[in-house]
Amino acid sequence: MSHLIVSVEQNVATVQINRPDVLNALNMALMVELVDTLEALDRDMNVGCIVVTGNEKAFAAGADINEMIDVTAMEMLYRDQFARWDRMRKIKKPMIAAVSGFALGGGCELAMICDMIIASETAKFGQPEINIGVMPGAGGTQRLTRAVGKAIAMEMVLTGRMITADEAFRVGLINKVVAVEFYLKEAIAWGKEIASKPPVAVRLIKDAILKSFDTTIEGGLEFERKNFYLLFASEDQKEGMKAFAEKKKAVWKGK
Ligand code: CO8
Repeated sequence: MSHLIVSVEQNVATVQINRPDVLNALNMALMVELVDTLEALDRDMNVGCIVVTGNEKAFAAGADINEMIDVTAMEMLYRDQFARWDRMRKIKKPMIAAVSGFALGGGCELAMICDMIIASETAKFGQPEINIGVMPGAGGTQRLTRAVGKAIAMEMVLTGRMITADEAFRVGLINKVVAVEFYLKEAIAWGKEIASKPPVAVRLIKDAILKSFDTTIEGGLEFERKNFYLLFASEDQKEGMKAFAEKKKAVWKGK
């Protein structure tokens, strides 16, 4: 049974998580489908940007707790579910999370593995794993800390307290807060804007920004420079600069 609703409109793919009865809890079947779908969209030349969303009430209320209650550490080890998260981290196209309602635990981690987050004013972000005797396992201690800094990350992960969309915006976790009727439209509009840009530059920019999370400033600057040089091998660089000089609109080829 499919747990996702996928659509593509003007080069923007929208992947909607669809387990409303359990507030979009992320069970393993859903995660398998989600990662396979994201990889397929990443390969699809008609897609320039991917929006990941849930419904108004919940983006995702975390990993499915029912699948973890009786699991042993060894079963968890061999389940190796985080290998799928590593694959998600390698998606080359920009991903935007459109969040309304709960983004908790694995749901907050899913939003954070996306490259940008647009939230409705009803969104709530949190890492409540401590309340069920565990801790974040899909990047919550790492990506949250990098996004909001040590003090706020400690507060959220140690207390399990949720923060509102406005607080999330204030601490730099998300890009924008809009009224609930607009969060998905806004995310798709951002997606369309990005999908209208030269695809090779989009890809190499995401690549370089993500590199900054796991390298030194020197290594990162070298990486950036190589990507910059590489863009001069693209037809789109010639097209973009020529179009600017001739005061025309550039037509991108993605080459
Ligand atoms: N897993 C399974 N079922 C869930 C989950 C969940 N995470 N969250 C909600 N549900 C179910 C409820 O059991 C309930 O089902 P039923 O109607 O059959 O009783 C239904 O969704 C509706 O939920 P509530 O009645 O509880 O709704 P409320 O509005 O009263 O409360 C809350 C909403 C506050 C979001 C509450 O449901 C809650 O606290 N949920 C659990 C949140 C949580 O602890 N999340 C973290 C889970 S652990 C985790 O994410 C670890 C991540 C590690 C890796 C990720 C891999 C994917």
